[in-house]
Amino acid sequence: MAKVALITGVTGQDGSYLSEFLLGKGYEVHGIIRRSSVDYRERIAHLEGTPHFHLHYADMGDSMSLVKLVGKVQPDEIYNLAAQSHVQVSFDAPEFTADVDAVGVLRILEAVRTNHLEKTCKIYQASTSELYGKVEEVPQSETTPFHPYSPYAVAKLYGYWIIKEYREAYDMFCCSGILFNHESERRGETFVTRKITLAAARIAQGLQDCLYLGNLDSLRDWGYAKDYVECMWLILQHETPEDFVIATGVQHTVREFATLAFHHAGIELRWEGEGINEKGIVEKVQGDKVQCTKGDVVVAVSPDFYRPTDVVNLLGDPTKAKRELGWNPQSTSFEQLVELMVKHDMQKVTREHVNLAEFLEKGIVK
Ligand code: NAP
Ligand code: F7E
Repeated sequence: MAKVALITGVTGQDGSYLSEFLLGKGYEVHGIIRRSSVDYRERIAHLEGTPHFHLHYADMGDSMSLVKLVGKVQPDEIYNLAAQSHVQVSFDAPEFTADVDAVGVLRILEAVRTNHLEKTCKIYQASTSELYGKVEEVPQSETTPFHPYSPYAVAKLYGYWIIKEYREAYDMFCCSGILFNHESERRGETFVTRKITLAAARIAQGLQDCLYLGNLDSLRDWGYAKDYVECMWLILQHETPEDFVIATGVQHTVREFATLAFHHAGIELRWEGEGINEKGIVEKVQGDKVQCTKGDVVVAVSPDFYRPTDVVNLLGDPTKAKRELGWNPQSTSFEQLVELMVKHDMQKVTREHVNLAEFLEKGIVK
């Protein structure tokens, strides 16, 4: 019998990669989707209609829908990835973030208990390096104290502790993966890495003048999302239910990410000024197709992207995951990650540009 997995957040970056991964392992995969006025499911469109992939309407804010769905699907494993996952947005919508990211975890746990599946159904909780927040040590490991520093992180801290509580109180196999930032070609377009790779592509192709960013000094431990979903599965295959830090053990600033991304788009940057006055200026371009010239200001700082409190020094220690899960944190390097994201976005921007030109020519859009 094929194992049955239920994924919340299936339409997200991680949900889409995890679906592919589990289908590849022979699982029957069920995903939760929610109603929206536009059916925008780009990341999983290629899986829809395939025999072992099933979608169901439910919502993390709707206990009854979760209880009914867990009862219907009878999952062997639940991957709880659904969240309002944008840290800056959590300052604007803190109550919604708490409802989905904190109480939502409790709703999943209770849905499993209500259906009497607590002895058979394993649960993975998408926890985060944001728990370390205003960091108390560098690098951060499973034993580093938490100091959450945003409404998002505080909500996720509840998720972390309620998972631990149900593990101890009811002997449930439920675990948190404390994942550091992981990115990809499917990353949401308002997270800093994707915002940079898309802008670098548009600027190189003459479709955008300048990229506005916030804190350029912020340090992150960035990995590749495709590598990280394997760990979610490995955590649930481990003999005992435990929490794991998943990270590469290498950190870079936002400025370093931008420098490398522009390099792959054919633009060499130099940086001038400090703080709000810092600018990324074109020093050199590679090839005659790049649509900007030496001296153009292509990156500037805007206070709109500063956060009331910002997490500035994340570096994970993946020793436990390496030792106990046999996971390789370095299978995709930072350099490879930036290159693959820019390559993808250069093609995406070209395609969009060509389509628009064709539509204009045919009078489909004016
Ligand atoms: P993402 O791309 O933002 O995806 C979030 C998913 O949650 C989407 O499928 C979204 O559905 C769904 N969702 C949001 N609110 C919901 C609700 N009320 N009911 C049902 N579904 C809802 O996030 P991601 O990058 O894949 O991250 C996956 C999980 O890992 C999240 O919990 C995130 O907080 C956590 N995490 C991410 C990282 C990272 O670096 N990516 C690191 C650590 C932890 P819609 O498509 O309908 O919006
Ligand atoms: O910011 C700085 C910003 O929004 C990274 C989520 O997946 O990872 C993600 O959260 C850093 C921050 O990701 C801009 O201030 C500068 O210091 O890409 P981000 P995040 O906040 O680290 C964790 C692990 C999660 O769990 C979350 O779900 O970059 N930054 N300028 C900027 N950030 C954004 N978004 N936009 C800027 O213009």
